[in-house]
Amino acid sequence: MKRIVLVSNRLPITAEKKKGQIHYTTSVGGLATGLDSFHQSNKCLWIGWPGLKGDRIMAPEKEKIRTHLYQHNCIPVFLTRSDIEKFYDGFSNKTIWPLFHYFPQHTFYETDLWKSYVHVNELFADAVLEHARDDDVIWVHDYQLMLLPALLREKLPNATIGFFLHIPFPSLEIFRLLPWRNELLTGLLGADLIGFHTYDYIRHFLNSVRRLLGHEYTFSQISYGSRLVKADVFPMGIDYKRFSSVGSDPEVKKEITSIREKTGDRALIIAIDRLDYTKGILQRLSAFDLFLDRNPDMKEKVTMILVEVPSRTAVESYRQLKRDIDESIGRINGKHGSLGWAPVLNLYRTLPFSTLCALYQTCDVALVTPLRDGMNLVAKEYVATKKENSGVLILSEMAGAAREMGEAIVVNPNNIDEIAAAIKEALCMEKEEQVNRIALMQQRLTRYDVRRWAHDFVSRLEQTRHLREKLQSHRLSKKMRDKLISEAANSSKALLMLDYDGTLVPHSSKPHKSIPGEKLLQLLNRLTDFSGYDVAIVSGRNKETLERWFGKTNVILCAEHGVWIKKPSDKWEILEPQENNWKKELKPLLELFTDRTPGSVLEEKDYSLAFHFRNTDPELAALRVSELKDAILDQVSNLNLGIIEGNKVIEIKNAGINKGTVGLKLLQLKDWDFTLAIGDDETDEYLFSVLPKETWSIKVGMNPTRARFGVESIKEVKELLEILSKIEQSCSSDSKKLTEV
Ligand code: GDG
Repeated sequence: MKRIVLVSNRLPITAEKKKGQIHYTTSVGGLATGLDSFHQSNKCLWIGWPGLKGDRIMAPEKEKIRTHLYQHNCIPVFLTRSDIEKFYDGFSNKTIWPLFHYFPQHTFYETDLWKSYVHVNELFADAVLEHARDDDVIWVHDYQLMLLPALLREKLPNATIGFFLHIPFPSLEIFRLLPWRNELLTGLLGADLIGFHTYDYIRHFLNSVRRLLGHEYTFSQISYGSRLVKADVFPMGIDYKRFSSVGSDPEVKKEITSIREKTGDRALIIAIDRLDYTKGILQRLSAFDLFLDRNPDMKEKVTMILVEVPSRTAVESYRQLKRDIDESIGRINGKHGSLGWAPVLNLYRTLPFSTLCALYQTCDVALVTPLRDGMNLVAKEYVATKKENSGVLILSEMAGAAREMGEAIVVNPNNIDEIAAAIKEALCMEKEEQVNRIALMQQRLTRYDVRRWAHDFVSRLEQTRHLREKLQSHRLSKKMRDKLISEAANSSKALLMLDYDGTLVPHSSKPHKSIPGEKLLQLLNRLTDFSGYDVAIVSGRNKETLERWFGKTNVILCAEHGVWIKKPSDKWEILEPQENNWKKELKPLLELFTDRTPGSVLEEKDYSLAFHFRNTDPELAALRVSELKDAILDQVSNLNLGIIEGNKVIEIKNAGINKGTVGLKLLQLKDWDFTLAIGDDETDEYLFSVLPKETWSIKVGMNPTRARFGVESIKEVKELLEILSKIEQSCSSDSKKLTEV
């Protein structure tokens, strides 16, 4: 197995300076546990912030910390006070956190914070690059480091890079509010594998990639330059054994006794969160208030233990929330409480693990009602500790965990009525039903625990390396390119068949503006006149456009995917006699589709009708294409028509006419000793498929193809053609020589 380099904002070991001395505490968080087997095998390096504010730490101290952490396979990234303020409290927690949790009202859009986010991501990149090698498996964690995958990819093109997002990925309508949305997406796309807790988050992410960056995807796989980027679901689990075995821990037993002494035989509801506005704490309190209003008989019989773990106290919205929660608890306790009974017991602190587990064990109900939550591990931990298997989980449908914990009472966290009713249902639920529900959830949690989660991610990440290697093997290598050039140089009758849009110029949202520039025309002229190749432009464009753009060159023009052909200074010829009465029949239907589809255009050519949807909402376009195919299916077979799917266009034309038919015609023109075909979309596949095996054929874009080789971009095509255009045709015209023009 390859070495794993983990990168997260915080290291699993925290360094703290007290009275001039550095102290270390080890975190037993989920992530550290999940990765412990990699870590213990010494095959793992962990890079992150050790929790110290760098300004106060002198260079020799930093060295000491570095040495200490290195013994635990950890590498520190030191942050300054200003980094923490602007990157951590700032862009991470005042911009990404609220926005990704659907709180645009708490979101700050400040350039200063963004710059700091970029700077700290670069600091992390430097630290990783100092230690990582090209053959490492690098796993980056969470929203603080979303730019890191691309920063690393730039310097380590062959590294295997994974990213896991622990928080939700919001819907496009929310995500697009962010001024730096494209930068974040591009940052993530540096990874080979991007993991999310739920499929909803993947859908949102892919949708954003498609709409904002224009990259298509199939089966959660994005074709991105020369690479494929995969998005997949990995619902994070917990350290199941650790929680399920706490019952026998004497410390926990002691805590349970102490809780029971204080609460008697009252029913107990546990609610525990980091104090955060995403957690729905105020709504939960209102629901408990309503429950007590509606069920006066429950007074003095039930207590809610509300644990708030202090968090991000430097951020004002968190401080305000604390004040609001205190006020709400005061009101409820004042309204319903009595001497000796407070309906809400409030603890504002971090609890020791044993107390946390004792509470999970003792409480009859867990009320986990975040307004948004990537996963929520508290829900899973509560279920795992239930030894006698009784207990009821009330869980928000907005938590990722709800996807796997259908046996909980699932509620809408904004629906106070529903939560109040759920509390009643939970307190009245038969023991047998409680046991059944908990047992089913436990079975699932045991299977996919945090270690399995981590191993699953890493092994899927390693699989992407094989996929990349496969793609690379199809790439036109330097060696093969040299061979192609040498064969071209030694040829006397060479044919180049070039597609136009997507091969010589980029696809454009305004196709009529994709006019060939002076440089491209000069290149084509050199290829034909200086180097003596026969060059054919094989395009779906109509003959008028090709004539206008290339009429003055010595290029062979093939229009409408091979309906028409024109040799230099000759007339247009039709390849085969064509029927086009069918257009009258189908045109009204296509016009209706175009009218109902904003952004689409109907193009009428001599022998075809093309429905273009480059500027249409991609989902609507997909729907329309399938409707259109259904609507014309009968006519297509009756009239002997065919449907050709191109890049954001479908074209209806006479069956049997495609770039393959014109390709065969071109091949028969002379006794060629060198042929090369280059194209980028589905319509070019017809051409690739009729070419003899030894013919050079190149696909632009690294998608599956019938072409022998792939190149990444139009730029590479141009570079190749430039070289070919420097090979001078000799006077005898039966060989060429490479010269500088
Ligand atoms: C992010 C996402 C996602 C809490 N209070 C105490 C305490 N805890 C422990 C719990 C649990 C953890 O903290 C909280 O985990 P969550 O999942 O609820 O939330 P975040 O930390 O915000 O984590 C979240 C998670 O990443 C994993 O991907 O689930 O959605 O926001 O493990 O046990 N532990 C102790 N005392 C406490 O008072 N000892």
